[in-house]
Amino acid sequence: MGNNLVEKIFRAHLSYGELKTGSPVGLKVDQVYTQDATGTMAWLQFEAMGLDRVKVPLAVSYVDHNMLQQDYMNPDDHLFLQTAAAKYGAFFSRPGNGICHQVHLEQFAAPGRIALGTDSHTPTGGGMGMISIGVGGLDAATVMGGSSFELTMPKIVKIHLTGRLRRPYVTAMDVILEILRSLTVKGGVSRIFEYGGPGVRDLNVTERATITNMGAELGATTSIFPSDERTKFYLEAVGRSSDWVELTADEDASYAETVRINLSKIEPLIAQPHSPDNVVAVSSLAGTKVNQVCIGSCTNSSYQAMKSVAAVLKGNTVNEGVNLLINPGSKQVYEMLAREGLISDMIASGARVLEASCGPCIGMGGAPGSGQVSVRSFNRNFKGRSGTKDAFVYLASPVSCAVFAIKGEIIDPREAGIVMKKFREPANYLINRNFMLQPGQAGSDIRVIKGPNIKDVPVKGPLSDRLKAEVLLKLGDNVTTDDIMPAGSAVLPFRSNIPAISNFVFSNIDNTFSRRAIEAESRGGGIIIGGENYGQGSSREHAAMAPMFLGIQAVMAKSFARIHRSNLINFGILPLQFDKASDHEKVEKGDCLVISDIFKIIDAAQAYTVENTTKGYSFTVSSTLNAREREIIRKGGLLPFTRECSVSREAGEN
Ligand code: MIC
Ligand code: SF4
Repeated sequence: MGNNLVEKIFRAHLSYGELKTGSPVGLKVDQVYTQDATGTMAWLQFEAMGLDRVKVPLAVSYVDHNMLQQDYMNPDDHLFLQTAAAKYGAFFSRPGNGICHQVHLEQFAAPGRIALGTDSHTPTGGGMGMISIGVGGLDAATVMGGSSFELTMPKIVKIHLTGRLRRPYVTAMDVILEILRSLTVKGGVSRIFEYGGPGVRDLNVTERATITNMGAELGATTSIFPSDERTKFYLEAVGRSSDWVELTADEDASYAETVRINLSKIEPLIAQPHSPDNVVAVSSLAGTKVNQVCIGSCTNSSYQAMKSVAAVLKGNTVNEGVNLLINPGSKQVYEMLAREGLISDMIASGARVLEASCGPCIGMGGAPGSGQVSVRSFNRNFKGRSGTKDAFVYLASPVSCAVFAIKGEIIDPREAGIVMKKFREPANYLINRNFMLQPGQAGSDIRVIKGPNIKDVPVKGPLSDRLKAEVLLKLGDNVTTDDIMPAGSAVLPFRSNIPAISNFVFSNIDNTFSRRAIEAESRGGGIIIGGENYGQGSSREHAAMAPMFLGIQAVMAKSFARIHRSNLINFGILPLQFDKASDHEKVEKGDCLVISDIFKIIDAAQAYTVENTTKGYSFTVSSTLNAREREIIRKGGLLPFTRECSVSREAGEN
């Protein structure tokens, strides 16, 4: 039997394990990239490993999230990242150079490679035929230190595309919204989506990247397209034709499941508050007044997205009731638009054109007013993420967004009387790499500069045999890492300072949480109770590290999102699953839970009896830790585990 695309790439990178769904596989990684909001921790952790230089073929440190520079904290982080990149051998993408995923697609992504990024939208690179996976900072740091990347082999699901997309106002964003509508935010858990079928030909690389980018919202490990003539065309246009290789699945490849999408049947879609899978046809919301429109983000900030928006805005005026904010995805895209006069069209319409960064997508400015409606071409509309708790955030394609901005309301863009021009993919993109700094020379004397807000990485002690902890919070399904550790301009500056950021854990849900957690520490610590898909969304390991700092011993949930589960393990917090959903209903905030004989159980069936000593009953939970994860948990996290491994390696060598 033939191989699918994922199997081909995995096989070429396999350092151990078998490509069998559910078993651990170790992969050699070609590229690792970080962004600033997760990168300061990743680079501090790399530094704590005591290595001189990264041991992967390519490492890049981007600055794109945390750029408001309200005080010294952000610029200090930038300088730390710049000096650390120079010293340890990574490229450094300066603030202003653009959003990591868009810049990486333009400058480094290559078919057949494996990349890790400390951001959940790393799968953007799947549009290039690259396996691109989002991970926590500590996982990235250990891989940069020379380890293989271990992952539980996901199911490979084929998304078979037929039909054509070439109709006005139907875009790649509508394709991924359609998939979210049918599969939901849990539909991709433990899966990799591999796109195939005749419809693939109809999509260019940046359109494919929009689709794989937002595959993160499905909970998928990653998504990937084949590398074909369209890929070759794009790589030639960005001046990297030598990076092209053809890569497709074998005719007789097999898949665990197949999902069929007919591109010809897709219509303009929109996700309603407060989840990216709450998708309906734009036409069904016609007449809804709009107060703010934001266009950009790593999902929709390519040259094509921006050029189409400029074409819609040209000669029109933004409605008097609307604020329109636009962030181009990269400096190259920005410069190209400027040189072609397209930025002028945006400005003339009344758009506020911001810098090439994440910006409003992560609440770094551009918050809507209270109770307002904001429509964004972004990927997440979780409650409060915009910076305004009671705002109503919708997600739609960039061109739909531009039409709403002009009309002041949601309207089927096909009926707005604005003719959308056909987009012709450029054969030559503007190339200006002057904001991508080269790594410093190995062995040169570079000092890593750390400002006063950059604190050491906290480390937990080893696992205890008995856990006695208080339930500090009980939550339902689909809790996001934005719920656990909010972002936004008040919080992001503390990403390099765990003691300070820990004050914000769950602050949008229960602002007494961190105080109660600290109080509970002297009594054994705290437990968090979650429902299905706990920790979906961002890769921020602060959502595990800060709770660990506050003495959280375990999270009990019905199921976990992949990256967050790894982050919990990496910081020594036990991820435990309820065996019976009804036990989730019974347990309450304030209950004291006790688990004994953990050492014995963790190495055996991993079935734990939990005594609820407050209510006087017991129930069972389980963990699914593989051998490596068990060792990590025992040591108190990945950092102590890695240190110990390198000490024993050195001792063995002597
Ligand atoms: C996000 O979109 O939520 C972020 C901000 O890019 C995160 C990373 C972070 O929290 O720093 C992500 O998606 O992983
Ligand atoms: Fe940045 Fe938003 Fe993309 Fe996250 S989702 S990387 S915040 S643009």
